[in-house]
Parts: sequence; C-alpha cells; structure tokens
Amino acid sequence: MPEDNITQIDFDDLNKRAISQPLVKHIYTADPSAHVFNGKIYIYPSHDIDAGDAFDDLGSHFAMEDYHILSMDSPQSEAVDNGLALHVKDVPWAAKQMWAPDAAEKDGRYYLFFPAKAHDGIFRIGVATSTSPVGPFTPEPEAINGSFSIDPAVFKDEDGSYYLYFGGIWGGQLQRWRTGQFNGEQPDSPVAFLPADDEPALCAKVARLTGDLLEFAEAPKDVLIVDEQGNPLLNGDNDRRFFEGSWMHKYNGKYYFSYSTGDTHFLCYGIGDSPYGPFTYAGKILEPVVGWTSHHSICEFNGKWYLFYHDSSLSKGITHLRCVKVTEITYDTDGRIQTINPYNA
Ligand code: FUB
Repeated sequence: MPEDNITQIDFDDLNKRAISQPLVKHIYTADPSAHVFNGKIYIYPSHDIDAGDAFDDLGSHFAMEDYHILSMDSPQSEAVDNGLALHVKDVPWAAKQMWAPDAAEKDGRYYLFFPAKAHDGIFRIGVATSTSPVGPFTPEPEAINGSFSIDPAVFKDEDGSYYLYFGGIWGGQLQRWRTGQFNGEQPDSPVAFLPADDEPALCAKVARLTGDLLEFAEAPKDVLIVDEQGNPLLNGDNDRRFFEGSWMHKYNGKYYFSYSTGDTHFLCYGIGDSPYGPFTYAGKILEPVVGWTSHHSICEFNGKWYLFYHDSSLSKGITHLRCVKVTEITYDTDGRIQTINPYNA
C-alpha cells in the first residue's frame, strides 16, 4: 500500500479490518525482532519519533534516537514497555538514526545489535550488552569491525553457532559497498550504484559471530536467493528480490531466510539447507501494509509460530511513525508459509 494512497484510506474502517492491533500505543514502534528468552517474549523494536526531517528515498525521516524493549507473557497478553534501553548519545561511535535492532542471549548475557550512522555518515552495526533482556545496555566503544549497512538479525543455530544477517539497499547503503569499500561519491540517489535490472540483485550478508558475540568470525558472505531453476534473482525482479529486513528461522530442519522487498512492500522468504544458503525463493509471507516499509520477525512460542510486523495505522499512514503487531503464521504440509493479508477484505 504505497504512501500516495494514504489520503484515500478510511482508517476507522482499516483498523476494523486489520487482523491485529498495535501492541503498544503510547509510543511509535517498528521493525520488531522477537525472541523467547526464559519462557517470555521479548520484542526489540525501533522507537519511531518525528524529528522533523523531510521525507526522502534515503530514509532521512527515520531519525530514531533510542531503543525501548517490549515484553509479553504470551502473544495474546499485554505488551509492557520496559523503558529506555539504549540512547544514541551513549554510543561513542554513533551519531544518529538508530534503525532496526535485534538481540541474542548467551550464557545469561544479552546482546543488542543495532545499526546507526557513524559520525562520517556511514551506517555501521554495533553491539551493546546487559545482564537483563530489557537492558539498560552498555555499548561497545566501537562498531563491529568490518560491519556496514543496516538491519542486523542474529540467529542461533542448534549447534550453538550465532550468525549475523544484515544489509539493506537505498538508504541502507548496501549498494555503496559493491567493491568492498564504501563508495561515497555523489549522486545521492537511492538507485545509484545498484546493478542493472538484468543483473543479479544485491544480496543480504551473513557472518558467523565470534564466541563472545562481539565481532565477525569471518568475512561477510552473500545470502543468495535463487529461483526454482537455481538462477539468482535479478535486480529488476522488484517483487521478489532482497531489499532489507533480513530474518532467519529454522523449521523442520530447514533454514528460512525472510526479508522485505522494500519498494514493492512484500515480506518474502526462501528456503535452504544451510544458514549460508542458497535459499530458493518460496513465496510471500505478508501482503503490503499501510505505510512504505514492511519489516518483521518470526518466532515460535509454545509450539505455534508468530509473525511480528508493523504498519503505520496508529499514525494514520505516516511512513516513519509505525506500530508493531503480531499474528500467527501457518505452514502447509510441504513447509510453505501461507501468505497473510494484514487487512480482511
Ligand atoms: O526503521 C528504519 C528502517 O525502515 C529499517 O531499518 C528498515 O528495515 C525499514 O523498516
């Protein structure tokens, strides 16, 4: 549901047709990364604010400054805001734009992974730690060495290895890293430096983390998404190619890499046999929501699977003022996720 349709939307009607309601309404929240720690659901969202920055295709209007962690006893229960967990002013390397975070637990310690623009205007990914899943978190003094772009998502595999998925095109700057170095040249167009439409699309990145979860244990690799013939999705395949918002979960021994298609507003996924992929494109998880962005996580709770996502319904369609929601997902017998429409007809 692109932004230019907003003026035609009857939000009272849309909210009645919505399959789920905002988890909290006293603040704007987005990009929900959900995990179950010690039997409880913790949601690590962006904390949206209106800082007055003009809307542009590089996402300058997403000017978030801090994180608040939400917790829930179950997907049906009330969500609790646990207050300020980390503020940009306390992160030595970060200047602005605290975008979509994620978290992991290891040996009773909690790790918050977050992207922010450093003082040179380049997105990096940092880590902050706490003894509590809701913080407050203490940031490492530097961003993860060799990190770049946005939208970290951390996945713990059954063998105890942790992997960090990340990346996003346009405002997320992934297209500026094609040579391995940041290309800071003008123009500042979101589509500059992208491949041609008939070339393979840019890939999200994945790197295994070191045992202390503070660094990459290896150089980041491409997360390749292929079609049913095994061919990489092309840059012009906007309905299916990766844009931002990586997530990894494992279901029945298979690895599910899911992501947002950005300018076409879908949440899609591919299935593979390894955390590194390749992932064969398998379909859509969520049809477009009201608002430009779509961003999600998938989490199991008591044997059922849930999609945490956001839309801009709470702000009546303002792109950068979003609200997080949750709905159950179901799998077909062949392991395909049934596509969800966020609003009933
Ligand atoms: O919240 C800021 C950005 O919007 C996120 O990093 C993207 O995934 C999109 O949701």
